[in-house]
Parts: sequence; C-alpha cells; structure tokens
Amino acid sequence: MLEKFEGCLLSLALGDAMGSHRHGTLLRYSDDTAMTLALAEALIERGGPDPEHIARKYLEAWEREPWRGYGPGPPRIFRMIRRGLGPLRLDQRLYPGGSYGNGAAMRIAPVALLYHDDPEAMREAVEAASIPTHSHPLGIEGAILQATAITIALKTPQDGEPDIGEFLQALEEEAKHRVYREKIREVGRLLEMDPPPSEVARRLGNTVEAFNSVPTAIYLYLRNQDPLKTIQHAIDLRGDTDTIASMAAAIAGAHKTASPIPPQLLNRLENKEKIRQTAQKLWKLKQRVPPR
Ligand code: RVK
Ligand code: MG
Repeated sequence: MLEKFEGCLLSLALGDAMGSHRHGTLLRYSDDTAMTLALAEALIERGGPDPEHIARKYLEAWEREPWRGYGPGPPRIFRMIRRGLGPLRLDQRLYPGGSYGNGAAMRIAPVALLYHDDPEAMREAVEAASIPTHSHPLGIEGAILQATAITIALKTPQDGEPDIGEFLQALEEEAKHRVYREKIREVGRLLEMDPPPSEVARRLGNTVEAFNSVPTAIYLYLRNQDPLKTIQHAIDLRGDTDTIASMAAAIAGAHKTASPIPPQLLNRLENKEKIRQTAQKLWKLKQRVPPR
C-alpha cells in the first residue's frame, strides 16, 4: 500500500509536469501538484481535514510560488483572503454558485489516500478540501469522483486488472448530477470502441470544467492503466493536458505504483523526493486513522 501511495502522488506530479509542456531536463510541475502537496501538508499537520487550515495552506503555497500556473479564480480568492475575507466559499463571489473548474478534483489525491476505506469520511474530507476555492456542487462532485476512482485503483491488485463494469457502477453510485452519470456511461461506451483522441475529447471533453475533464481522466486510466501510457494518451487529447494527465496518472499510479515508470524519466521530476516523502507521511498518518 505504501508503494501505491507513492505511485499515486509521483504519477500525479509526472502527469502534471509532462502535460504542462515546459521543456527542459527538469520536469517542472504546476499548480495541480503544488496544491496537492499543500493539501497533504494540511491533513498531516492537523491529522485530518480542517477547511480553514486547508485554505491557509493553499494561500501560503500560492504566496511562495505564484508562478506555478494557477487557474483564473484561485489567485483572486487568495487576494481576498489576504484582505481578511472568507476564507471559505469566496469562489461564489467570482462565479454563479461557485467554481466548477477542475481545481478541486486535480488536488484531491491525498484525501483519497487517507480515507480510501471510509467513504463517508472521504466525502466529508473532499468537501473540506474543495470549499476554499471550489464550492459549486459540480466542482465538489468532480473531486468526489476523482477520489473514488483513486480508492478503487488502490484496492485493485498491482498485477491485476480493474473490473470495468464494477468500476463504472461504483462511480455512477457516487454521481448525483446527470451530467456526470451520462459521462460515466459514455466512458463505458467508448471503452468498447477504439476512438481516436479527437473523438474522446469531443464526447467526454478536454477543458477546465470538472465535468469536462474528470470523466475524461477516468476513461484514460481505464483505457491504458499503465501510468506513462495514460499520460501520453492524455497529452494526445490536447486541451487542459496538465490537469487531465495528472488526474488520470494519479489513478494509474494508485493501481500500478510508480514501478512501471522508467527511472531515468522519474528522476527528472522536480522535487521527486519531497513528493515521495509526502506519500510516506500520509501512509504513516493512515496507520493512526482507523476506519470508523
Ligand atoms: C491553467 C461559469 C465557470 C464556473 C461557473 C470556468 C489551471 C471559468 C489548473 C473559470 C486547471 C474556469 C485549470 C476555471 C482550472 C468555473 N460558471 N464558468 N460557475 N465555474 N467556470 O478559475 O482552479 O491551469 O471559465 O476556479 O478550477 O491547472 O475560469 O480555476 O487545469 O472554469 O486552470 O475555474 O483551475 P477556476 P481552477
Ligand atoms: Mg496546472
């Protein structure tokens, strides 16, 4: 399980970095990984989800590294928090009903790792991790589906295959909104065909809205399973490549660990050891958090 925790976060960061198309020897990651690490630290420091503490950790991560490539909303929210507002649900001042961008889903992996055997606690923690910047029900539901996919991948034996029917059924049970239920069914139909990347993008989406990227990431994982193949396929889809590659790879890494990734590639990942240590700390914390 420790290797699966490490595989999830390392693949997440590698997908983010490769999908960001920042060329150079160093594979530099973006806001997806920066916020994932901030969320992990918040959970580790408090031993669980405290939404106001999580909001402060996001703010601090942005203040340290504002150049990571954040979406349009979060930096505006962080400036409002600095002015003394919030710190929760300030996205509702920017977008009607809050943000349904994929920003809540892209960073949710630490919650999935910590609560993979407790769906109720996981849903609560997903909400706590989302509402500092993404309080729209469709934004939160995207994060719940991404977290659920990671939990199933964690339970799938490393050398085994996921049962596609069961996998999609478990996701459909979590999906309350029609847009997600329909996209999950579309994932099932597309897996029975061999569609080119352009058709996958057209039918599932490849843009920054959670409902146009989380089901796409789940499809890419189920199609490829291997973390690196998943990332390459995500890049072929174009659009929001860093976040879709990152979310898909987080699921693939939770299933397969990071062991199938060539070491010469993984060694180029920025802050690889810090990411690995974060996974180890979450795993240690997990030993102390018994299922309810
Ligand atoms: C550059 C209408 C809405 C909406 C609502 C749209 C970074 C807006 C990350 C908004 C991610 C966009 C990516 C992104 C997203 C959201 N009505 N439109 N209620 N809610 N939108 O600003 O953190 O890459 O067009 O919250 O989710 O790596 O600008 O950003 O790939 O979705 O940007 O929502 O990041 P934001 P984010
Ligand atoms: Mg990004």
